[in-house]
Amino acid sequence: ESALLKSKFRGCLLGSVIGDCTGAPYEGDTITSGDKIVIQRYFDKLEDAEFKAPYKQYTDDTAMTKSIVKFLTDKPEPDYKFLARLFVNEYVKEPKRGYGAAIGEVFKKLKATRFEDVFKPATEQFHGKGSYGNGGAMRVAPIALYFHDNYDAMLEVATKATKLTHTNTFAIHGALLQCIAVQQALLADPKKKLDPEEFVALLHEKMKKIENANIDREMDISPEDRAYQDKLKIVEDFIGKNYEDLDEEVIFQLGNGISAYESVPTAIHCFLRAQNDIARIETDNQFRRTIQYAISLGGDTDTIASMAGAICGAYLGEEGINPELLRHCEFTKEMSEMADNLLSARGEF
Ligand code: 8NA
Ligand code: MG
Ligand code: MG
Ligand code: MG
Repeated sequence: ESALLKSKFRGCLLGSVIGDCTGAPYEGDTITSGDKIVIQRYFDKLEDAEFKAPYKQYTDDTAMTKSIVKFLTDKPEPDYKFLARLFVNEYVKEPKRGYGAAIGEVFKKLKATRFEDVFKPATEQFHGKGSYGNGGAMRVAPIALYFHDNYDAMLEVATKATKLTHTNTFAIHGALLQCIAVQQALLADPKKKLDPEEFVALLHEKMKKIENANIDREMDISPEDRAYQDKLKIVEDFIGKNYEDLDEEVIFQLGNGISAYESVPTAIHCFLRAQNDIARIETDNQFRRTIQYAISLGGDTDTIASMAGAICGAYLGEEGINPELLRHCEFTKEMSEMADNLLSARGEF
C-alpha cells in the first residue's frame, strides 16, 4: 500500500515536471499536422537511450509547484506567509522562467509591503477582478497528494494557496477541479482499466457542490455559476470519440489557453482520451500519449501537459513513466526526492 502511494506521489510530481519541460518549447504555438509529425519525432528522440541533448528546462509551473511542496513539507500547519515568501524568493532568483505577464506585479507588492497581508495584492489584479489565469491550477498537485484522505482540508488549502496570486472565481474553481482530478487519479487502481464516464461523473458531482456554494441566492443564477459543470459535460461528450477533426473540435470547445477555464478541463480530457490509442500518436506508453497529445493541441502547451501529466502520473505511478524522459528533463531527480519528503511529512503529524 505505502509502496504504491510512494510510486504515485513520484509519478504525479514527475509527470507534472515532464509535461512542463517537454511542453515549454511549444508554448503559445498553433500546431499544424506537420508539427504533429515533428512532435512525434521529438518524443521518439527523448525516449532514445542514445540521444544526447541539454536538459529541457522547466518553467513557472514547476518553479511554483516546488514552492507548494516545500510549504507542505517544512511546516506542521499551513503557513501562507511562508508560501508567499517561497513564491517570491523563487521568482526573484529566476524571474525568466516564463511567468504569466501580470503575476510579477503581485510579487512586487508582496515584497514592498513586507508580506504584511499576503492575500491583498492578488485581489488588486485586473482592476479588482483578480487573475483568471491557470497559475493556481498548474501548481496545485502537491496539495491533492498531501491531503488525498482529507477532502475538506484539501479544498481549503488549495483555495488559499491559489488566492495568494489568483482571486478570480474561474481561477479558484479551476484549481479546485485540477486538485480533485489529481486526487481521484491517485485513489484509482492503476491495474484496473479506468472508467472515464465514472471519472467525469464524480468530478461533475463535486464541481456542482463547489459552484452551487458560490451562488448568491438573492440573484438570478448566471451561466458562470455552472461554468465548470458545463465544461465537464463537454469533456463527457468527447469520451470515446476519435474522428478526423477531433483535435480542432477540442480546441474550439474546451480551449488551449492561459485561463484556467480554457485549460483545466482540457487537461482532464487529455488524460481521459489517452486511456486509449490516439490517431497519429505512435506509442504504447500511456503517459507519453497523454503529454504528447496535450502538446499537440498547441496554446499553453507546457501548462496543459503539466496538469495532464500530473493526473496521469498520479494514476499510473512512476512505473508508467519512461526513465529516458526523466533523463532529458531538468529537476526530475530533485522532484522525486521532494515527492518522498512530501509523503513522509504526512506521517509526522
Ligand atoms: P497571470 O496571472 O499573469 O495570468 C495570465 C494572463 O491571463 C495575464 O497576463 C492576462 O493576459 C490574462 N488574464 C488573467 N486574468 C485576467 C483578467 N481578469 N482580465 C484580463 N486578462 C486576464 O499568470 P498565471 O500564473 O495565471 O500564468 C498563466 C500562464 O501564463 C501559464 O501558462 C504561464 O506559463 C504563463 N505563460 C503563458 C504563455 C503562453 O503563450 N501560453 C507564455 C508565457 C507565460
Ligand atoms: Mg510555464
Ligand atoms: Mg457529467
Ligand atoms: Mg504555460
